[in-house]
Amino acid sequence: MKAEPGLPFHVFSQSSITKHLTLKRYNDLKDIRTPSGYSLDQAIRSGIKNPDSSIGIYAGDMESYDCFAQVLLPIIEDYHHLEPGWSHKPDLQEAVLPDLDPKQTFIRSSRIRVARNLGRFPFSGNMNPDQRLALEETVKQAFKTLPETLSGTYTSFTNLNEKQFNALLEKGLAFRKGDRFMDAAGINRDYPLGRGIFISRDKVVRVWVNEEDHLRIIAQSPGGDIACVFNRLIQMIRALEDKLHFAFDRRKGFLTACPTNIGTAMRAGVHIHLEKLEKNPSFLETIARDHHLQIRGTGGEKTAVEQAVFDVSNARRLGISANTIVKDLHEGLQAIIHTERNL
Ligand code: CIR
Repeated sequence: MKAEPGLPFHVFSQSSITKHLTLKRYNDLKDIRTPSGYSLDQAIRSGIKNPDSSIGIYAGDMESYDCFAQVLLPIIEDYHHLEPGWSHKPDLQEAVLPDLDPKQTFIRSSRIRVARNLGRFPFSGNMNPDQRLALEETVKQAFKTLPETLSGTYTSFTNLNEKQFNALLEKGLAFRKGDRFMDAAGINRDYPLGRGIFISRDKVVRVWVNEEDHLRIIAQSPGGDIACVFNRLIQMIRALEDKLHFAFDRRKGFLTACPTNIGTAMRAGVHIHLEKLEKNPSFLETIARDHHLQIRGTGGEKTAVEQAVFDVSNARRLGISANTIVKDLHEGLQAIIHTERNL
């Protein structure tokens, strides 16, 4: 789609901002500032610098969703395929679901994460160094109050030398600077200042601090016992939400830097080895569509499939509860494993 003349971008782009940021909307919003001083021009920096963006816009604080609703709402409704009258579904209860692959023939690992931001801080692309450090300190204090079953260690990346950091990275326990999309949005600014990771003693629960969102709360375990992973995640979310005030809106759910994550802000997925389905991609695509799943490369978004290991996760995050997401994933994986066995 070609953007209208008068907009700050005139590129041939398929991004959501090219589609939904009309000249009228741009002119209506361009002089508005959120309480933390964030502007529409800042919000769309990433999409302008990266014309191959699929979305192209990031919120700079929780108020961005109201101040720039004229453009963000159509983007959200389009991306999340929302019907009129949509709203966040708050259900978050422990689940009971059988392990689909107890011998770990197909499912290598299960990982469920939620994004959370603290309402009183600007979002990641809009933070100064003092704010990043203050956020890290606030979260560190909350980690100290965790019950015994969730307790663990917080490691600030600035306290690590290169060798120590690389050792964490190899174990999948650290995160690097984000990609060029996040970079243009300001999310990588001052890295690694204020960034770090909390790891529970049993290593199942981790929390990334000051990545794309203030917090990424993650539960991860080898094998396919999705319910077990989900239940550990819920325990951690509940323990932290008692101490920290997460950015939340009754209709839009949990508010995140990227509008693709709002709502439950949850991504529940597995790494699954599918030798036969790799050669029959149309079967996999059909099952994924029927169960609202997303098939990605081994390394996640915008990566290739290596040695037939696929990343299968939920495609929907808003207008659907966390429990329904996990149920959809479970049913979809059952269908995938059944097809793989019988091909
Ligand atoms: C983009 O607009 O392409 C990047 N900011 C990433 C968008 C997030 N992910 C997605 O569409 N699944």
